[in-house]
This record gives sequence, structure tokens and C-alpha cells, in this order.
Amino acid sequence: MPAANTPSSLLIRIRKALVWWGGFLEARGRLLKVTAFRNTAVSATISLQQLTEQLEQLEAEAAKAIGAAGSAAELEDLRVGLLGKKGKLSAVLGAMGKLPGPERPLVGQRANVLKEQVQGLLGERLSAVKAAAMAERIAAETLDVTMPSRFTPAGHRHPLISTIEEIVDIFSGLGYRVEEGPEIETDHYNFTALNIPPHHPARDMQDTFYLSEHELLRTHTSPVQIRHLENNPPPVRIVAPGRVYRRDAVDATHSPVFHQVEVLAIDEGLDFSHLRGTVTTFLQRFFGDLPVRFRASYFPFTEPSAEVDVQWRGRWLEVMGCGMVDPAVLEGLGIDPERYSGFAAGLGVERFCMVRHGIDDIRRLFTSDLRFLEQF
Ligand code: 2NL
Repeated sequence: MPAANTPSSLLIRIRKALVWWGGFLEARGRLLKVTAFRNTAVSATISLQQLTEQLEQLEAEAAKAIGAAGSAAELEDLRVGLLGKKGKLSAVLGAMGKLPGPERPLVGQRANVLKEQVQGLLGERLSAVKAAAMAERIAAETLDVTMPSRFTPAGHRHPLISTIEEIVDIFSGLGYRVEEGPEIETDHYNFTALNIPPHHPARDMQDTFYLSEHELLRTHTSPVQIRHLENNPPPVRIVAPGRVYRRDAVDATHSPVFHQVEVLAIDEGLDFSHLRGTVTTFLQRFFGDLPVRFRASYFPFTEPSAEVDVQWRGRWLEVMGCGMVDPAVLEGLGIDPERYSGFAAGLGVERFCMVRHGIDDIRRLFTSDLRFLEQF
């Protein structure tokens, strides 16, 4: 006997193993033949061979269908049809029960191989289909990120808006709160509460657009202050910017729609010096350190009243009106004029804007000509 691990002994052992394996295969072949014979004889049963053929056919069919599928949805339908509970593979496996016990594992193993193969094919095809869809999208949605963008100018505030903001900013710095209110008012808030009863000549001077007998477009933002005083006991310090209306013909200095800022302070012990100090401080912050003068004037809602001028580029320009709130206005609001006093002032924003920028015609502010507006 050669030694156990010499090359020749190894060869002999391999040969023996092959002979044994060959015998096994032969025996299996006989078994298959026997089964096949038996199954053709008894139609209610099925042979191992038939089942194996069915599986092979199913495999070929599946490979073909999967290869032809063009979408993820189609592939999912195929998966359900092939591997699902009511799928073709299940149908074949259902028939497996009719085989003799020892043959069943053979079909089971073959079926598992098929299942894995089909799953592999489905996965591969799904990746391919997705890749193709993505490639198609990329081709269709070409976007040249190096292309220069279309120019969209950022724009900027209209000079009237920036003027309002500047004015309001100065008053907020002095401790005033911003209040706003409706542009459609009643004659009570716009006139009567401001000591302008029906038939008072000031109603003619501030003629406006009436929407009904008692509704009108406000001629000033004073109604905002009246409304605020109705709901807020003194002390009050508010600034009321907004759009106002008057029945005026358009010319270089008049517009039926314009903007106003009104200021109101009500407290104990306020007198004309507070008014003068506040208005002077405001004007010098807005226009620079210029001479300011107060001239006696008249408003129905203030007493005493004054017009205020600034010396701008050597000329006196009237820029706003002001006064101590008339006790009749306070009384109408239920505020005791013996205890409280206050001052108010009003200005036209267009005029401030025109003086500041040297604009000669108010209409330029409303005609939206970019060659004009782009200068601000
Ligand atoms: C002007 C003058 C002014 C007022 C507005 C006012 C408001 C209340 C009470 C009293 Cl609630 N007065 N506002 C006072 C004086 C003048 O405006 O020339 N505006 C363009």
C-alpha cells in the first residue's frame, strides 16, 4: 500500500469518489424514468421531469419577459406574476405535493434556484430601467449652468416711501409710536371730531370725495389720532403716516392724492415750548441744521396754531403746520382739558420730498417714469 498522503493515493480516492457520484446520478436517472413512466400512466399525478421542465420553461419565460420590461411598474407586475403568492412559481410548487416524498426536495431546490435567479434578473433589470430613465431625463432636461442669467434689477424704494420712512424714523427716535387707520372715513372722524362741524368753511377748503352721505376719503391722517385717543388714555405720543385725498385740480404743486404725516402728543403739562422744541428738532434732523421760524396761523383743531418755515438754500419755505390741540377736541373725546394738554403737527410728504431733492413738479412723483425714479 502506498503511504496515505502520496499523490497516487489521493488520485485513487478522487476516482473512487467520482465512481460513487456517477452511480448516484445513474440511480437518480432511473428513478426519474420510473416516475415519468408512472406519471404518464396515472394522469392525476405529475412527474419530476414534467415539473423540472415546467420550472425550466418558467425560467426561460421569466428571463425573456424581464428582459423586455421597460419600467419599474412592469417589473413589479412581473415579480408578482412570477414569485407572488398566486404567481406561476407557486402554481408549480403547488403541484410538487403530488410527487413522491423523496423527490420533493429535488423540485424544491430547483425552485429555489429559479426564484433566486428571477430575483437577480428583476433587480438587474430594475437598475437598468432606472438608469435609462435617468439618462433620458438628463438628456431632456439640459440646463446650461454657465449661461448668463437674465438681468433682473433689484429695484429700490420710491422716493415718497423713503421720505415717509425717514420722517417716521426721526419721530420713533423721539419716543413716538406709529399708528395707521382707514382711508375711507366718516365725516365724524374726518371733520366733526376735529372741531369742524357741518357747514364750517374748513370743510370747503378740505373738499374731498364722498362715497355716501357720511363716508368720504380722508383729507388728513388726523382721524387716525382721534381713533387712537378714543381707545388709549393719555399720555399719548403717536405719529400717523398715510395716503390722503382732496378735491384739487392737478398742477405742479397739487395732487388729489398725496401723503401726510401727523404727530400728536397729549400729556399733563405740555405747552407751546414742547411743540416748538419737538418740531425744530425734527426739522433740523431732516433738513440739516437750518434756521426754523414759526408764524401765527389758524387751524380749527388747534389753538394757538402756527405755520413753520425752514430757510432752505437762502429762501424761507413753508413746510408744515402745527398748534396746541384745541380744548374742544379734547373735550369731545372725554379728555379733561384742565388736566391734559397737547400739541399736534401735520406735514405733506410730497412737499418734504420735493424740497429735499429739488423736484420741481409733484406729478413726477406719480407718473412712474423710471428715468426719473432711478435717480433716487
Ligand atoms: C398741515 C397742518 C396740522 C394737526 C395737523 C391735529 C390732530 C389732532 C388734533 C389736533 Cl387729533 N391737530 N393735527 C394740527 C395742526 C396742523 O396739519 O399743514 N398739514 C398738512
